[in-house]
Amino acid sequence: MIRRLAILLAGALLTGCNGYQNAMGGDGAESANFVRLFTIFMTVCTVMYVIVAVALLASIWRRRRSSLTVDDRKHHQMSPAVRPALIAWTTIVVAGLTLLTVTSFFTDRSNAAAAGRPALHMTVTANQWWWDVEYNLPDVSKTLRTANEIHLPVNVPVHVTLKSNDVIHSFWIPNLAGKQDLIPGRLTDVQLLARKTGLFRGQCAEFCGVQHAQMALDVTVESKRDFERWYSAQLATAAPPATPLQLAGYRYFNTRECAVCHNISGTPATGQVAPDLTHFASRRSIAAGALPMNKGNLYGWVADPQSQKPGNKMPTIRLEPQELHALVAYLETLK
Ligand SMILES: [Cu+2]
Repeated sequence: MIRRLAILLAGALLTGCNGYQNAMGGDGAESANFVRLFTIFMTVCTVMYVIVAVALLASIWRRRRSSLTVDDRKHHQMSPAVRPALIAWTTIVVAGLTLLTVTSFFTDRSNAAAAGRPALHMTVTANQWWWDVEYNLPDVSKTLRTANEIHLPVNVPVHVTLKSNDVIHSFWIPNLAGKQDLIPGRLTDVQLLARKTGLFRGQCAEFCGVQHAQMALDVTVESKRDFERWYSAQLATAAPPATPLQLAGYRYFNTRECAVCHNISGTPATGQVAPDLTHFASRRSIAAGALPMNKGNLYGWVADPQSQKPGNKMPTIRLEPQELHALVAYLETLK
């Protein structure tokens, strides 16, 4: 039984703390502050708990050894050792609570200071069940729209304005910062300051419907130079189709249902209600983290999105095999 529990616990810890999505990772300024505060709270509370438990066990042990009767104990005088023990305990409690209050205050101040001067502004809009991401530069001609992924330059404070198009969601990248709700009709915001490069996973943290668990966000923290390279590549319009099969996919996409909802820059597809697909194939996953990006999943998703992620707003459209081949061939060019 104990062995089984140990295996279960080890499995849970390995899954929950594997670095990719880990609230104890401390990879962002705010997250590192939370980890420090959590460690202090755990230490103080553990010390208090141990002292109380030891005192309780000692008193039970003493009572068992006591030869006093109930009547005797009623008139029992306070032992000379009790008063210093009470004073010591009161001091420990006051010191512990003061330490927790002061560290909480300074953690809050430190998080507020980190939010001081953002160098990059973004807007993230939540939808059932995907993330619309927009980078807002002072030069509006360099506004960039993407979906279900965020790239961040390391050590650069980023201000993220949060919106929702339907229900309440919650924006949470555990490795970098705490949660923030996205509320329809209201603007909220969060500050991100990534301290380490790496790949992380964001997740909607507020139940928002049947596919809430499939509403993830791929987060790449990279050097400033890599970020700028990625940004300029993403600003480019989509590459034109190069083969007859890709051209057939391009034609299908732009003359049928797809272009009504999706945008692909540089093509007639200008839909705004579904993820922007201009550089779709450069992403790490499909359908907000529901499937890894690869040819097999792409076929499965385009052929029948409702069986892959039931309830999502992309309808299953009956495609002839040659149409499916052509669409996948074209989507794969959108690097
Ligand atoms: Cu959700």
